[in-house]
Amino acid sequence: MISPHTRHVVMGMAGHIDHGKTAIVKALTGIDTDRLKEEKERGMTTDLGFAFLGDEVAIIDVPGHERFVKTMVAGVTGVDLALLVVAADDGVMPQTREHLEILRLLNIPRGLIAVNKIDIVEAAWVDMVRSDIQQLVKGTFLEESPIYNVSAVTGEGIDELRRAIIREAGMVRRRADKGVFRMPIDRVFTIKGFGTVVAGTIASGSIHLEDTVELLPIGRSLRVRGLQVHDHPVQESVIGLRTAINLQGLEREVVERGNVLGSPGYFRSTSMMDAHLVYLPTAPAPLQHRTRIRVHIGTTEVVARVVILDQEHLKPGREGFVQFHFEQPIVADEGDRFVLRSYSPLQTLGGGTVLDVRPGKHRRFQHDVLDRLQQILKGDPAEHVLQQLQRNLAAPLTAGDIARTAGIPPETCRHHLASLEERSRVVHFEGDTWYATSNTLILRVHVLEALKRFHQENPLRSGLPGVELHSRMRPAIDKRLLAFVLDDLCRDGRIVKHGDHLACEGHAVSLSADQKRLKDLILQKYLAAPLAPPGVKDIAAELGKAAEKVIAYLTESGELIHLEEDLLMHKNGIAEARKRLSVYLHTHRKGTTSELRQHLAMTRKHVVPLLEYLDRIAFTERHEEVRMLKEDL
Ligand SMILES: Nc1nc2c(ncn2[C@@H]2O[C@H](COP(=O)(O)OP(=O)(O)OP(=O)(O)O)[C@@H](O)[C@H]2O)c(=O)[nH]1
Ligand SMILES: [Mg+2]
Repeated sequence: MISPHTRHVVMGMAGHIDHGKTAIVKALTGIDTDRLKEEKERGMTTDLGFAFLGDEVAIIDVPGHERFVKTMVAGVTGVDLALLVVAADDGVMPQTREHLEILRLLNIPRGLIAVNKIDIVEAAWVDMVRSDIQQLVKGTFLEESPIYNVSAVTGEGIDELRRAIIREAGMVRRRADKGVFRMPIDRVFTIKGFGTVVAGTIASGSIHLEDTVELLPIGRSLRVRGLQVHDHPVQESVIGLRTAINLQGLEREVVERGNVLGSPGYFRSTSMMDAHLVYLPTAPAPLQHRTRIRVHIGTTEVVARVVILDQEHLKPGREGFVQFHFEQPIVADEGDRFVLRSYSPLQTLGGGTVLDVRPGKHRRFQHDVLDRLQQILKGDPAEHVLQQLQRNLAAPLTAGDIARTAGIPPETCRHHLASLEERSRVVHFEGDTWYATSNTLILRVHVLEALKRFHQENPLRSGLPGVELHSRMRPAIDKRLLAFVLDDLCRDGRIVKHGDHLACEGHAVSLSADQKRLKDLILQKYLAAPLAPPGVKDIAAELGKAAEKVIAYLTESGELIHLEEDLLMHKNGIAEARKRLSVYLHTHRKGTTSELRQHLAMTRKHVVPLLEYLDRIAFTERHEEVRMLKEDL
């Protein structure tokens, strides 16, 4: 049974061309991931392949050919686990090394190793290859990983490898979740009758049917019409799950691998970023300032110039702070890992961690810039506190809660909160609760979306009462936050307030021709005898269901006034009644219901609700059996 609470792990394949990655995936799962015609003809993987091992493990098969390292990087970005395959006859080869480097640079936490094709070599040869592999992985995340001898052709060792993968998957730790939805897209396809589907592994947050998401870098809002995890339809999917998303109205041509889906308004494309770069000892020459290189990040690859901020140039084996100037905009987040490859010839040179995705243009050798980058790299404790807040979109947190989740003493936490507040990075609410300023930006978008949706569904209504907006918010949010964000939006003029009603700027009610005709008919009925209005139900019975919406519109716009259930009166009728009552009560000072009824020449059925309405709006006031004008009191 698939649910967001089942443990799911994504495993990426790695290894030199023809070493049997695809054959092993097939032996493990029964699924042939080489589905393209070209792949079948050439006996070589050229694109990513996807298979599932039970409900728990999704496997991403990657190409081993050196020309497709770009695709390999897109495939293994964000996986929990890697399986490095080495063919027993070939042994360690160039892409065995390069793929291992890439897994390290991307900080893949765990992995297993398989020596494949043991059916075609002597046992002693297998042992030699195993010891080469041990040498290769020394000092890497695979150092402690057991090496499994298998043959994808005879099936030898495959059951044991499968058990080991499931065991290893059980040990994968849950990822830290930033809480905001983001998914780098690694696959796009169309399904007849449904339209475009995009797939990937959710990097953070969660997604729900009917959510609105933003496609980046183009920045288009789209509605989630369908969701699948491991080929099963679901209502919701969360971080770490391979997820296929059907997006309403998205044309196949506008989306491609490397694009990102995110919570609206949170991620922005950028053409610059600051990073910490590890330059591999195996790089052929020092990295020169302003070299054109390729940066692989998420599922995309983009050409950039590298500005080396803290050294003249980077020697192989050194680390440094750099700023990338991209030739096309990319979408990334702080803490993301990336791989650096040479422009030509294609070779993996290094990689590292994204530190800032919205930097200004830096000059080189600036102490303040380098200090700040150092702080971010070290994990500035105030930034750490801020991160706890950024994970909580729904409500402000108390300082005590933040201290607990950040794992620091409450005094230290308060100190950081104060410094963050000074820099406007957090908002302080009553009751010692705090909220990340960046999250208010996300909420602004959510609030606007909710209101826009309301306008779409209710084109005849001029706005939505605040309480109703609160109950429409999904995910649900704290009332204080909504009030805070609404204030902000009203100040900016993005939302307009009419009394208790809220509307998007520029929203105007527009009636269709039919509705206009109905409106005229309805008003005629109310104006024919302003003091003897018809019942709402009678009008609906005569003019049809569509009349109800028009009546609701006329009530909201103030033309008709609600007296009680089923009884409305035209504003002219009310004005007329007020005028007559004013004259009567000025002369007589007071009047009983029956006296006022006679003076107005209205029926009892109508006059009682009318007089009660006039009490409510403080035109009259009731004293036992009589009423007086409020202004005379
Ligand atoms: N004898 C033998 N042949 C194998 C074994 N595993 C794979 N092969 C063969 O090796 C060749 C390459 O296997 P693939 O699974 O396509 O290799 P790959 O690593 O996926 O190759 P790329 O995707 O192109 O990098 C195929 O002809 C397989 O039949 C094995 O265990 N024993
Ligand atoms: Mg293959």
